[in-house]
Amino acid sequence: MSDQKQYMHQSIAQAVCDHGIDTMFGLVGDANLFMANHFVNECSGTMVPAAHEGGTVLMAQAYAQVTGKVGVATVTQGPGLTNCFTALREGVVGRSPIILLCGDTPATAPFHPQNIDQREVVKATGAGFEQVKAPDTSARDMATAFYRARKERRPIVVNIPADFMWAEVEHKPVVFPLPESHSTVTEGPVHEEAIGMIASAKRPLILAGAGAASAKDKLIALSERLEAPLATTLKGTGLFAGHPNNIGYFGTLSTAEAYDVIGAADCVIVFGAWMHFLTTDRGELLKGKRVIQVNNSLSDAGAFYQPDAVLIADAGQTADNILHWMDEAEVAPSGFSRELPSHDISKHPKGDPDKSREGCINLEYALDRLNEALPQNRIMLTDGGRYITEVWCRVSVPDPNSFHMTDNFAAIGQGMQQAVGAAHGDPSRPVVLFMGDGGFMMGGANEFNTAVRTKRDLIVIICNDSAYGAEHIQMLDRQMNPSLTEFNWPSFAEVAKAMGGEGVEVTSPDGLEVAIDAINARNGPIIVDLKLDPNTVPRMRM
Ligand SMILES: Cc1ncc(C[n+]2csc(CCOP(=O)(O)OP(=O)(O)O)c2C)c(N)n1
Repeated sequence: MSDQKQYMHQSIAQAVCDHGIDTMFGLVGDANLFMANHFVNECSGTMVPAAHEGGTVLMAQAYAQVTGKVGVATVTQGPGLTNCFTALREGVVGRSPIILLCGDTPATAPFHPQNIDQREVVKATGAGFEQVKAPDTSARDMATAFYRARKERRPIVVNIPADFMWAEVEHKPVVFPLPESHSTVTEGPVHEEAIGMIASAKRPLILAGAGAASAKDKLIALSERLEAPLATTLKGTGLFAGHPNNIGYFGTLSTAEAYDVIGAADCVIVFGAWMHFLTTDRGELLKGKRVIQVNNSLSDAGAFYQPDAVLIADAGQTADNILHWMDEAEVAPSGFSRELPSHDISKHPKGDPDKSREGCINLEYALDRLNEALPQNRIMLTDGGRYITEVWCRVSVPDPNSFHMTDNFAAIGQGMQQAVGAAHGDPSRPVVLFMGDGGFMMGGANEFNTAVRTKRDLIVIICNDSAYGAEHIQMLDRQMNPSLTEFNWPSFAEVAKAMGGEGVEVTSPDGLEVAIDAINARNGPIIVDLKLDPNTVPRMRM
């Protein structure tokens, strides 16, 4: 197809293929219909048709996370773009490389009812904006957008005026390769100071975030040499599962025993994490300790917490380097990990099935049981709401890359769309989504049907307390009437069936076993509706 006369909309579709992308998430309108059609019918591409424009961007976000590629979405002009506002912000905060191909009303039609200043809309979300300047620059503009999405790690909206769509162009593939960044180890006074702090520590502890996931084995080797307990952030979840030095989460999600171990540490070596205020329990957990942060990006250094030493360096190589200097200086192992209790202190106490009122299931018990029973090779996503910290503490994933938070912008109702995108990113693995009833009604029901239409392997667990639980508890705390936060929703199991999927309602431990059987026998997307008592759902661990 290269070097041929084409219409510009065809060249745009071709440019997506030129970047090695065969799937886009879209909702068509005047301004992107022919481009999308060309992508599907002439470029052998797949377009996943979302039910709402915001869904296209969120699906592309999860697709990018699961595949490591740039996620591509497309919407029409005006309201098509404004419907993406929250999703674009989610992509910005989640640092997702996404391209949003967005039509724009013709410059010659200022009174077009869908006309809006699209640049200003995009700017307010924090996403990048790339204008297609003329038909002849479109392939280059597309290449720039792809380059920026990867370099800036945020959504880039490609603004394509409708006036250009049917202009004839000569399509020449343009791809700008991203320069490789080489992993490094630091040297010099700060490095030496950091080594000195570690060598003199009596109780060192290693904390790893998602940015250190690929350095797992080297971090374990360092932990064994130093006899330092291992902990992770939320996004590093599961990295050290099963290792005897593992204490699980560092921060407000820690078990009580792990929290005490962290309290006793005198030096924390942090790899690939930016030390969120909840990871550090608002700084409390790091008070009086020496903190060394190893990060490959300056932008994450000292973001929430100012450490004693920052090394902008590769996690694995730095772990090796620290180990080398400990051997050189013949530093004795600290013995700290040998003080850990013999049982696994990363696990929270089990939920009690008897602790739920008639017609409801105990959330902690249900999550513990689902953790055992859900497919072990799952990709897991969580929406937002009061239930999520319990999910994070009780439901595990095979590795940190298998977990995706969908409320980086703290917006509920962004999970189903991302679950659909993840399921398109890796169709070989089951995708499990945990969400609240409020999140489901806000953005879940319509895109559940997209999972049905596109035949995904999706298991949705709705933690249904018939309330906006996060708000419900605030009303109760102030002895106020919570009725504004309570809802009499329809049966979600029936909604699932009406949408073409499967659905099971769970009101008791026996009912949970029936739901687990249904999960195991599933033949398409399934919703499990866990009926919860809003008055006994635990508070968030924050
Ligand atoms: C888009 C958006 N609207 C409103 C809120 C405020 N909010 C935070 S949690 C929540 C309740 C969510 O209810 P649900 O999904 O049922 O989860 P629960 O808190 O009950 O566990 C609301 C409305 C938000 N975070 N995002």
